[in-house]
Amino acid sequence: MERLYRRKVPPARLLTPELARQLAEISQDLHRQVGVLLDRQGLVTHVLVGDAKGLMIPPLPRERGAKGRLKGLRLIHTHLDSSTLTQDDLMDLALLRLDAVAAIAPGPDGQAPIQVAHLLPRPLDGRNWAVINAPNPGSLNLDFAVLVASLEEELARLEAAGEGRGLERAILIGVTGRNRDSAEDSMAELAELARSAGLEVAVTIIQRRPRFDPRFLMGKGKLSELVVQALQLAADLLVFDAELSPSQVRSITDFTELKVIDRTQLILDLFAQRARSREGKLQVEMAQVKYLLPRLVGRGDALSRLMGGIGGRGPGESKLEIDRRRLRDRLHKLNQELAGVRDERRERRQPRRRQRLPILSIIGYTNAGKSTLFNALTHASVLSEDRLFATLDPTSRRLRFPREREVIITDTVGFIKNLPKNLLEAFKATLEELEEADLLIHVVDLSNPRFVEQMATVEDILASLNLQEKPVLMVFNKADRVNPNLAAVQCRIHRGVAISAIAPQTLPPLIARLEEKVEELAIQADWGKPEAAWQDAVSSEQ
Ligand SMILES: Nc1nc2c(ncn2[C@@H]2O[C@H](COP(=O)(O)OP(=O)(O)OP(=O)(O)O)[C@@H](O)[C@H]2O)c(=O)[nH]1
Ligand SMILES: [Mg+2]
Repeated sequence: MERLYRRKVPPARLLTPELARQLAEISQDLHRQVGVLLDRQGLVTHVLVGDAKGLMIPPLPRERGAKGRLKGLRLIHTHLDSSTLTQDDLMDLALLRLDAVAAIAPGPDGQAPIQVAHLLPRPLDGRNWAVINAPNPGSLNLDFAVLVASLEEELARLEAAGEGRGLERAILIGVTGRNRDSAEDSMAELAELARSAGLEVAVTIIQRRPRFDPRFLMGKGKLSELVVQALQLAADLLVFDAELSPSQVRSITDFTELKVIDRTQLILDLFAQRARSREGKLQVEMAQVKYLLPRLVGRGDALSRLMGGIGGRGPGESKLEIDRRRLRDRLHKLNQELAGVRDERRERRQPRRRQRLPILSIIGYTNAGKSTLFNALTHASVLSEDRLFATLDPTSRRLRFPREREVIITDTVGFIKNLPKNLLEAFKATLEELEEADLLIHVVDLSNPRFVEQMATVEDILASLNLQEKPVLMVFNKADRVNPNLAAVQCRIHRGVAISAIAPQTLPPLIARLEEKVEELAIQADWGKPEAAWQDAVSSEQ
């Protein structure tokens, strides 16, 4: 067997008849499967001995480049019964991205039929691999060097097409036990999150499973299919629409050799990209550190894989630290700094409170149009974008109603379903400002097919912040994009107002309602009429 290591195969050949014969002899002697891994130079890198039914491949070195193209290794092994490649063989081919896998079944008559499979750069008739059969290794008509070169070339071309766009490409995966519709809705939102985070969505996959696999969430077979798909689509990472446990991230990363992130991490990343104020940055980093800490056990592999691009970004340009002890120190410092910033903010808020100016806070699901409305009402220019979480930092402005009543109006961070717990906690302080609000303006994106669910989510989050008792005015936005009947019905049910925040001429009814509401509240709260004393009390609020 030692001598197998000395075998050399010319680069153009998959294997030589001598090598095949030698493998066959040993295999028949031992009554076990025997195999070799060959590199592109035709040198034997591993000799493997299995049992009668199978063969284990040891962990192989990670691919040379950053991206997963083919491994540069092929597996030639024996089968005791038939040369037909098994499901396990094909899974190895896919998972390890082998150049090829071949099975030889030596028979008593000296014949040794062989079957070879290699991956395909594009699926053909629903298959991700091609199979070649020959009655014996000698009659295999194949220029292996040319085959591998053309596969690599095609894969490189696909990859370059992806890189041309300059975005990381992701496969989005939903594993669900629920019905398809709700899974699809959830995936649509995940796709929006991904897009907002600057990812390109290569494909979205929903797998239904009555029970989740504790290690991999989904079945191994499905995962290996994913690896091939990632190869074909030149995708860099898998994004799961779930919160993965630290050990699941590790198992899936090890198994697929792909970067793996979950929904929470995607949201954290998005927040990290968006944070502008010092407090916002501190809050986001705090949430990220808390997310990372429990994931820093064992091999750093899964994590080091994460550290490039999406998932590894701190707020601003900084990269996240992955040393456990240093992270703990960082957490401690973040806590202190945050406390300081919050004290300052509380002080800044004091004058406003003394003035007893009514505070109106715009809240709602992310991307509902809160900032657009805020801008339209105040002629301010808060960044508004067709992206999720465009706004992270609360902004306040004065607004004068036609009847001279002045109020403070604030724009806030958007809500989202299953807001990661760490983030909710980190942003609690910001959201606590909502406690001071006298009226919540709940903006709903009527044009979103999921608006009913989004309204419910917002209400749940309000309840979790103990704000369910606050007076709320429902504002149905983006009316320009929906049937007027829908807007009318919703307004009637919720006693709301329909607007189109991008069209200022639709705002007067809203302003009138707001003014009415504020006057009602003013009577209850006995604010009195505004005076000149507070003139610049809030003008510097940011
Ligand atoms: N058609 C239409 N688009 C609107 C309307 N209002 C807002 N938009 C668009 O919706 C997108 C989101 O608006 P934003 O104001 O950024 O939404 P937001 O609620 O502040 O979002 P986050 O800060 O990300 O939570 C932008 O592209 C707006 O131009 C509207 O009345 N009609
Ligand atoms: Mg906004």
